[in-house]
Amino acid sequence: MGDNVVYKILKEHLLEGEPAPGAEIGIRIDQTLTQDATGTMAYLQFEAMGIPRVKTEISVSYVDHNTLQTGFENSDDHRYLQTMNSNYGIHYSRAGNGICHQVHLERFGRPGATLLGSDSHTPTGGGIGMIAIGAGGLDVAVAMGGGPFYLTSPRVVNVRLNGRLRPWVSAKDIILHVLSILSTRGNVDAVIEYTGPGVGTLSVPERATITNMGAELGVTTSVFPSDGLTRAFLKAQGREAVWRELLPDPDAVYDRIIEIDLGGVVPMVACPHSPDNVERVSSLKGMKVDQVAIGSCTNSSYRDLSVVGAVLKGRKVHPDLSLAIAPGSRQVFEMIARDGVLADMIAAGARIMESACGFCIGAGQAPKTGGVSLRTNNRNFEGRSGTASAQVYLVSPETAALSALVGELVDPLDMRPEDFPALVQPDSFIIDDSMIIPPSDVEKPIFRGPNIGEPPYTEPLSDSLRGIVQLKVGDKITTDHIMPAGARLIYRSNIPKYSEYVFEGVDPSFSSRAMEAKAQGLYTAVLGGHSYGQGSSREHAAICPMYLGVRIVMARSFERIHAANLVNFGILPLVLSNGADYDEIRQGQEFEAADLRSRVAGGEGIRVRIGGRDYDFELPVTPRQRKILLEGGLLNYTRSRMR
Ligand code: MIC
Ligand code: SF4
Repeated sequence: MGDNVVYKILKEHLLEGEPAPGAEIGIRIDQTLTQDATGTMAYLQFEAMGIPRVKTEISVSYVDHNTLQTGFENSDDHRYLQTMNSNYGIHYSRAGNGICHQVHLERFGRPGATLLGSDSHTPTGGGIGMIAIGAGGLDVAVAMGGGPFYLTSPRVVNVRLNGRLRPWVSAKDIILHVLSILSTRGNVDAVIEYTGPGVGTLSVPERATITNMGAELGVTTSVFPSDGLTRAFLKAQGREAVWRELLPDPDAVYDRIIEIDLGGVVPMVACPHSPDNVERVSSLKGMKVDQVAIGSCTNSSYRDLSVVGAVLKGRKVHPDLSLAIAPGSRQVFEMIARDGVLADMIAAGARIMESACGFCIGAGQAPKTGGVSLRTNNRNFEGRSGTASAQVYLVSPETAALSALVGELVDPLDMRPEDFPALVQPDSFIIDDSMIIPPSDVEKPIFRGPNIGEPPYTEPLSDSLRGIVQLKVGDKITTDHIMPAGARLIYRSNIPKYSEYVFEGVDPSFSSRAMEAKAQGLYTAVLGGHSYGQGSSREHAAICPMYLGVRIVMARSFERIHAANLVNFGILPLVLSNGADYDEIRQGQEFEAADLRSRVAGGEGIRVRIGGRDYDFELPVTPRQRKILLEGGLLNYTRSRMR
């Protein structure tokens, strides 16, 4: 029985365990990436581990999230990162150099390698044939120190692509189509592997759009084979030497096969407020649009912006609509500037943004009250744009650019096929790595501004916990709900301050209630529905609740990265054994849990007395994670192992 690409790479990196679906394995990590919003905490934790230099093949620290410098906080964080990175052997990609996933694909990704990143869209790297996984910052810090990364050996879902896309339909429509089949739920511990003749019609940046947004499915990662087109892309990046062919064996087996005829894919749109709320563009065409935003790590490659520029050329943006464009990297930015595409965008009336996350994370470009915004990024969670009442729709760059001219949603298939701009993959990209600063051998002082705190301290698990169920929420609670991004991100290095905003948009008094309880020696529990913690990898959605005294989160089901982050910070992720209990448990009830240490150590479930009744929960964690929970978190666990 042959291997698929996923298991070929996993087996080459296996350090612990048996690579069979469902079992925990530990793998060697070749490369890591962080971004500034998750990176400051990851590097503070790395410092706390006391390892003098990273042990990976390469570790890169990108500044792309908090680039709006409206106060000292972000600039201070950037300077901390730059000085810390230099001392510890980490490459530093400066603000303005681009979005981590786009730049990593261009300059560092290599077929067959493993990449661990403190950002949920790290799977973008799967477009170049690597196993690229998103995780919490602390997991990344451990990997930088040479420790294994532990994951559940995945089920592999094979998406077979046949045929080729029609003109005006693009990679974004493929992944939205996949989301309409698989949804954002129930895909934990799966990896998607794309194969089939249609793969040979998609360039690396197009593949990367698909693997990027695989994050919204909740899968561990997505991967494409490495073939001649991968080689051509690497050659154009001046990196042909790192290419290797990586194809599934002819008799490779998969856990599930989904066939997609690319010729039948039509333009798709994800409607408010979930990436899997997918419709055909044709069914909504004519909808009035107030804003179009093109960019993000999903759709801002040279290919994408070239199409956008060609659509805008010689035309004007509709007067009732605002068009923002953010190139994904400085390489893309310089390419479109030199070949005239940028001039066409400016002439059309587009507002050109920095090469950064920007609008995607709610840092600028918040739509008007109740405004309809068409965006090319990957998430449209309620409020993420910065305007609570905004209606955000996710579309391809083709749909976005055409709609920007008309002021309403346009179906690209209404265009004539022969008018689709002829696209040529460049033989060579502009290569200038001068904004990626290599580490130094000379140690210099690390800059620490007043907004930078210590990584928070966690205690070993107590045998009994008493407290209050301070919050009951429904399904699909995202980490954006738990720890708001946008304007609040500036506090990411300051846990006491950022903790004031936990669940801000859901229940503004949650944080103060939890702090009051904590002052009286009581802990806090939270009850959620399905897919609790989907979305971002931000470990602050675990750290800040932990700081507020949350020790138990009960839910119908959890998303992978968030569940791991809860464990890493000593919070018990408890799954309701009986779904009907969800309806009974009420906000405000008192809880009490006893014999916790022996139950956690003994591999058992957990019993919690809530409002005078006993409820049973599963603790779906591995034996290693049980040890981490007993020690009060991964930092304690790692330090005690190092001693
Ligand atoms: C996101 O797209 O939600 C983010 C912002 O990039 C997050 C990381 C973060 O919270 O900093 C992610 O995807 O993990
Ligand atoms: Fe940045 Fe948006 Fe990509 Fe997250 S999804 S890394 S915020 S561009």
